[in-house]
Amino acid sequence: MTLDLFDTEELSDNRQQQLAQDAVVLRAFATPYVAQLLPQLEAIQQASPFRHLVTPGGFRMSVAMTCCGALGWTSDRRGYRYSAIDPDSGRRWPAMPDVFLQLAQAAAAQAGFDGFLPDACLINRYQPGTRLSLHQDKDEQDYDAPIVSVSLGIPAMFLFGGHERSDKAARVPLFHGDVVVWGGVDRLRYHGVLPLKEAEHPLLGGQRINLTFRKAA
Ligand code: MD3
Ligand code: FE
Repeated sequence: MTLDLFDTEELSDNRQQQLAQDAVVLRAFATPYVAQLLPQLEAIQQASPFRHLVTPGGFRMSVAMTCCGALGWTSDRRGYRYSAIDPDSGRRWPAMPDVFLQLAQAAAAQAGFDGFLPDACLINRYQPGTRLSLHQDKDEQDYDAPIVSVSLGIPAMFLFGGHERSDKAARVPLFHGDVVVWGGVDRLRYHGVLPLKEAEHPLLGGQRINLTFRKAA
């Protein structure tokens, strides 16, 4: 299968790019929320600092992660799972700030997913050279709920694949404030992020932060 964005991209609104039937990029959708998001992000990382998880296969992930919400995603030699407790702090993950939830719900609604109620927000930190190899998000109970992704900081090249790992992936640049919503028939597509290029963002410096909101339980 090949993906040709010229065939699928809707040009009616240059802030809203349809990647596929149930996957859309909302350009700069998060911009009005950023001033309120950043102090919350700071508080979350004080309570549950970024860490490099180890995959069940024993590889240290180059992306650093933390979480907020009732459930957080974690990984170790025993497997991948959602957990109410941060294994590093031994306490519950920080609560999901209201402004996070409001952004996620507004973006989901804009993409046609009303009533999205995420219980988990994964927070990924990318530094130059960091990548995320092609994968599917399959650890959630309910594939009917969409996933909402918020990009902050320096740009990244996102890989938007198909339903088989070998399907050719389209490259989609994501910038500070961009939101991607994907659900329905596109919920289980393979996706990833190419190694981050060096750059500097006025608010976040030389890094990219990605928030992904999920309904895990
Ligand atoms: C999936 N994060 O945390 S989210 C992850 O930018 C993860 O940090 C990436 O994959 C990141 O599991 C990507 C953005 C995204 C956008 C469109 C998709 C993921 C998608 C379309 C289909 C499937
Ligand atoms: Fe993912």
